Amino acid sequence: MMMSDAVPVADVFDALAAAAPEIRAGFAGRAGETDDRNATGDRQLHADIHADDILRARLGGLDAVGQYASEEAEDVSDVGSGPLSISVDPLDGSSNLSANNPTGTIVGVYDAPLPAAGRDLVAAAYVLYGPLTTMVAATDDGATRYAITSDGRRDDEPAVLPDDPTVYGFGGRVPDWTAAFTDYARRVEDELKLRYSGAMVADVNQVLTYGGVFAYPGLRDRPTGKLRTQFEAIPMAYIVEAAGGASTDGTRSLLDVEPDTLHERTPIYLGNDALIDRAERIVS
Ligand code: P6P
Repeated sequence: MMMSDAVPVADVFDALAAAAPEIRAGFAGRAGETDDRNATGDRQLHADIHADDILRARLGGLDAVGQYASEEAEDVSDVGSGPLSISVDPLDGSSNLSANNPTGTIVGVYDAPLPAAGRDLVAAAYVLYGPLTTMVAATDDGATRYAITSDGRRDDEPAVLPDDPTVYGFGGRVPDWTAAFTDYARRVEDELKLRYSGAMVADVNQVLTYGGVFAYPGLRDRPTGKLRTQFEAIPMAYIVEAAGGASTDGTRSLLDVEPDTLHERTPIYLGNDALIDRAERIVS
């Protein structure tokens, strides 16, 4: 279904920009664990729940939104009659809070019911809670980076992947990497500098800033890897491709993936197209 201009994606970006300072203000005192686990078995932090509550109210409450799904909740919520479906990783890398390292929010905007395919995305955005709070928002027309302050979005500039790669970040433990991924990693390590924080939003943002590749591959004992298709891989692939980069699950663009279930996982590679092409040649 083609996206009609009448449906205000900008309202989703504005609502996310307004939510970000409130989410960030709630970090203090919420780095601790609750007694609960999310649908993929991760222990939930108080900050995860706080962020999800804010986003469910602000994004799920938009007239244009019909469905809201969160990494922190088992099922999709019907929240209205609008044409858009929203996927949210409310606080990606929230375990970084205890080390005062960056964390982020990932939002996918689809014009189809969830679980939805990469090609159903009409927009996507991430918020990075670093020294500054920044947002990168993408539509089919490209990606834009904003500084986020208490009075909204400002200082917008195009987010364009540099042509020359500089950094890499690879997830998982080295002994758990497959032989093929280890071969790929060794070649990349000889060429680029390691930048890995343990929060996907921060690590992908470094790739978007400096050029390079981020990957969380399929592992020996977990062939689909760790990262979630609907909540992390597809929206971040949309943003990187909108910024001039490429993505793959090892064989195809992540935007060609059609998840069967809401919480399934996928291998993920994001970055400069030459590094993505090499991954598909070596790892697929
Ligand atoms: P590992 C955070 O828990 C996360 O979901 C992503 O943000 C991040 O890229 C990955 O997991 C880190 O996983 O196994 O390297 O700690």
